[in-house]
Amino acid sequence: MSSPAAVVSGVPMPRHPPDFSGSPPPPPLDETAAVEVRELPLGTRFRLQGEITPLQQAFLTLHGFLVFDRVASPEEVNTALAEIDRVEAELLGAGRQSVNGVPLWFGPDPDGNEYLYRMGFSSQYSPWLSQFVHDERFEPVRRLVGADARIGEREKDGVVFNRYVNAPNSLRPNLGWHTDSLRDVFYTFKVPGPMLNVGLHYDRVRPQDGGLRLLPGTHTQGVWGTLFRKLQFVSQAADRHELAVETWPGDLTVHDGRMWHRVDANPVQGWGSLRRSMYVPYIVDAVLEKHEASPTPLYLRVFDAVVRWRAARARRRPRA
Ligand SMILES: O=C(O)CCC(=O)C(=O)O
Ligand SMILES: [Fe+2]
Repeated sequence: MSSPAAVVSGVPMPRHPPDFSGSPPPPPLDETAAVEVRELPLGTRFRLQGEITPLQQAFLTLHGFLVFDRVASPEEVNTALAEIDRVEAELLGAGRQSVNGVPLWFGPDPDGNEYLYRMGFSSQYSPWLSQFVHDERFEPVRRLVGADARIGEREKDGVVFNRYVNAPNSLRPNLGWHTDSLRDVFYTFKVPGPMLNVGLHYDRVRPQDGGLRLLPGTHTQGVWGTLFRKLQFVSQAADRHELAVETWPGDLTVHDGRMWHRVDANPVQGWGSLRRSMYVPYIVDAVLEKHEASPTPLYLRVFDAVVRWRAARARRRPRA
C-alpha cells in the first residue's frame, strides 16, 4: 500500500464511476392528479416540496420509505464529493483513526491507496456540508421526523458519509442486512420505536449496479423481527422480497429505521463500482453530544469487527 502522502499530494486519479449525466430519471410523480397510494409502484419517485404531502406520508406509512427526485443539484453533488476528498486527505495527513469515538474506516482502494470508506461527523470537518444539511429545502423532512427534530451534527454518529467500492482488497463493497434501529437500541437503551433515516445519494445506481436494497413493509414487524429477522450486518444474501432502490445523483431517501435493508455490491470491479451515500441524523431524543474523548460505542465495535472480518475473509476467498 502506498503512503498517505501519495493521496495528499493530489495526484490526479480517476476516482469516480462512469458519467451517467446523459440519462436523467423519469419525471417524479405528478401529485396534482388523484391517485390512490396502493396503486403506486414501489419505484415511485416523489418531488420534495414545501410540505410532505398526504400521499407521500401515506406511502411512507404503507411501505416504510420514500425516494425524492434529485433534491441536491449537480453542483452541490460535486461540491459535497470534493469536500469529502478534501476531508479524507486532511484526516489521512493527520493520521486520524476515529472522530469522537467513531472509527474512520480506511482501507485499500482499487489502486491500493488508503481510502475512506465511512466517516461519522463529516459535517464537523466541512463548513460547506454543515451549511448544506441545514438548507431550508430539507425543512419538510425535518418536520416529518418530528416538530422538534434537530440535526445532530455532534450526536450519535453525526452526518455519516459512506463510500463503497468493489475491488479485490476492498474494505467494503457492500453492507449486510440490518435495521438502523439496532444502533438506536445501543445508543438509547430503548425498545426500537418509529425512527426515520434520511440519506442523500451521490451516484447513478441502476438495479444491476448493486446499491440500496430494502424489504418494504418490514417497518411494521414486531421488535423481535426488527432485531432478529436476519443476522444483523452478517446476512448478505438477496431476499426474494427485496426492492432495489434506483438512484440518480442528488436523490434523497427517507426510510424507517425498523426496516431491513442492505447495500448490494456492484458486480463491476474497480472505480466503476463506486457508490457514495450520506446520512443526516435527525434526532428527537435528549441531547447527548460527542467529543474527542467519547468512547467507541459497543455497536460500532461489533460493526467494525464484522466489516473487517468480512474483508479479511474475502481476501482469503475472493468474492465472485
Ligand atoms: O449506503 C446506504 O445507502 C445505506 C447505509 C446504511 O444503511 C447504514 O449506514 O446504516
Ligand atoms: Fe442502515
